[in-house]
Amino acid sequence: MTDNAGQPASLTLLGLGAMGTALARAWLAAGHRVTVWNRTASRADPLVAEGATAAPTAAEAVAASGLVVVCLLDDASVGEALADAELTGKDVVNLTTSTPGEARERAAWAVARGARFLDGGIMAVPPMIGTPGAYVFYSGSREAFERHGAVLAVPARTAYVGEDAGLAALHDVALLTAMTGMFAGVTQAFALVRDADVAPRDFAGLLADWLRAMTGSVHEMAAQLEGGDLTKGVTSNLAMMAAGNGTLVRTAEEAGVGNELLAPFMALMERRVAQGHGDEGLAGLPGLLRTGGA
Ligand code: FVH
Repeated sequence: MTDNAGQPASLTLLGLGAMGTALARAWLAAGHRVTVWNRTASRADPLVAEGATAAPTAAEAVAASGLVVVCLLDDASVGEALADAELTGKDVVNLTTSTPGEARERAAWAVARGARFLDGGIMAVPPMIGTPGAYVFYSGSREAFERHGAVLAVPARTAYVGEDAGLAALHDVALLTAMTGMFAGVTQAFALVRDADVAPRDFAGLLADWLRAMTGSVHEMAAQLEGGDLTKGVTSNLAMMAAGNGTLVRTAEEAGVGNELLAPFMALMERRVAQGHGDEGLAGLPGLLRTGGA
């Protein structure tokens, strides 16, 4: 197999859901030889028409290539799909979303079967695959990453974050977690304006601009967490924000909107203020979330 940039490589892809199909198309379009397998075999048909080779079983698909990319629903489905496959000498790249712990266990499982293992966290939705905005965190075998870096970079930019196989999933899930919290706020905001004479599309523009303007504050938080002084350079302190929460809650009440999405976050701010740390910024809060945090 050759996998230098620009040269055709052979790879196997297990999983042809929305993401697996997008990945397969990107590799096929770049001229690579792709063997595919999917539990529901008919999902391979359009890709075969585009040049892929379909294998009847996952074990046969794995046997076809040295590089085996897996993109299935969850870690349990990875275990099921690879159960009968001979992994000795294979480079297994698992792009299935998993927890850091699952990724480490899957890495140990694959290595015990003679494979090199890379875990990947995809920071893209399927239509982004093949566009400059898409990237994937990788962690695990540095050797496998270096050997296949050019092929892996075809569908999305690559970011190798370390040999601990759990690190890609940690980065992936931490970013997804931030996104989830952001969408909680977005949901609440649309609920507030829903019955008012505010056009959702106009409001969406304002919302996107505001969220973009606020994202710079993560660097302020990072500087405080790294420096250890959680009050240094604070732009908006917790005492001020906690006092302002009352306005958010009363506005929701006036609009007939519940506050269940934001209440736990507001309670966390109030707890930190009650501890005498109202002069800190939001960087004062992550420590409270550790299990057993004061
Ligand atoms: N789609 C997205 O927006 C996100 C973006 C970020 C990364 N995720 C993760 O990518 C993994 C695959 O996601 P997907 O979008 O391809 O998911 P589906 O379209 O639902 O396809 C699921 C595939 O998994 C197969 N599968 C499910 N269970 C099993 C099993 N027990 N054994 C073997 N294969 C299984 C399923 O097969 P089938 O239903 O067609 O027979 C699909 O191929 C995922 O980790 C996302 O979190 C996507």
